[in-house]
Amino acid sequence: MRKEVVLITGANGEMGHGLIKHLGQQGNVNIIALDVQPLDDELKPYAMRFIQGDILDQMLLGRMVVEFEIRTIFHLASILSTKAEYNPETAHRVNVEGTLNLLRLAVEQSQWQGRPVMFIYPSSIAAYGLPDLETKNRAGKIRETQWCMPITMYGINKLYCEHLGRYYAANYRQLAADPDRSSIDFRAIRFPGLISADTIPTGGTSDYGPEMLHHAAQGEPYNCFVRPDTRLPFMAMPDAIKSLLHLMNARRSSLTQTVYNVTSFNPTAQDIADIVHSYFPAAEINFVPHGSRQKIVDSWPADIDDSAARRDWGWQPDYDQERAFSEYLIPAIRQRYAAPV
Ligand code: AKB
Repeated sequence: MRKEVVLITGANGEMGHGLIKHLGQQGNVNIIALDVQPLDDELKPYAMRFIQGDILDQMLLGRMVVEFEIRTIFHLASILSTKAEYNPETAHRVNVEGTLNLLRLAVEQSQWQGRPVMFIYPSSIAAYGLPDLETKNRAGKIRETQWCMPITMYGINKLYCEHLGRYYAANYRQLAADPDRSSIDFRAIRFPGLISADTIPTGGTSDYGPEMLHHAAQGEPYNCFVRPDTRLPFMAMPDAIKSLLHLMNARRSSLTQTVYNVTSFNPTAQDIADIVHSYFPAAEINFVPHGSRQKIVDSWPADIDDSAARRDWGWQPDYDQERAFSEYLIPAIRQRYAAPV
């Protein structure tokens, strides 16, 4: 008998950390963690098996199909927006071809099992693209179907993979004599910028939020690469994990769309700096905008409409801006960087 497992790609990333800890602490889920880098020691107790490897390695994925009965896939691995712009073709390979490989794996598993494998895909506000700052400032809360004209390779990859997921779930090989009936159950969430107390993101463009905080907590000066008036939606990591699990547990019949926005608060960069200063009065934060990264953030919405998620699967964040800092980020970060006694 093959073991029923949950596969988590990008296990070592920001979201991977939160998700593996959360699911692992439940104790009743067999986690297969996949990452190109060795798994962090603190995650090892929670994973039934860690596989160090690449989502572009089809042989590796093929061996996993043979060995495990994969019931759910959280496909978290990706190259984020800033890093992707330094090598767009590599980003395309990892973000699109890697996702395609996993969708194929999910279909194959669904066929073997005679039931749909669930595929949870974290997309991003990078899937949006507003043409200029004036439009961004006037747009208000953006729904899933609006302004889907991303300007980054990462955003384009995310938007396209949402469509690929929809295709694999509903129309895969639709002209075949015997089209696959065991399709997959694909569900996607468009995340805002995420702020975690445990990990510092790498390669993203919303990173100025978490970076400001982590630098201040370590007593390091920080040059913020966007203007003070730059506004983006953000969310605390525990809410991001909660939304993934809520969407996973939602009844299929209650879902009216494939892709859902979720959000919590939407501060300006100056707001984040003010909050950070209120907890770390000695923090040295300078605004040194970087033209191209600023342009990317200016193309992302100032706020998003998550009413579909609220209506269809009861989404509600636990942490608004005040609670996110006072009850989660600040205590956890103080503890993380506390000098050893
Ligand atoms: C990035 O900045 O690339 C990510 C994202 C908004 O998806 N954090």
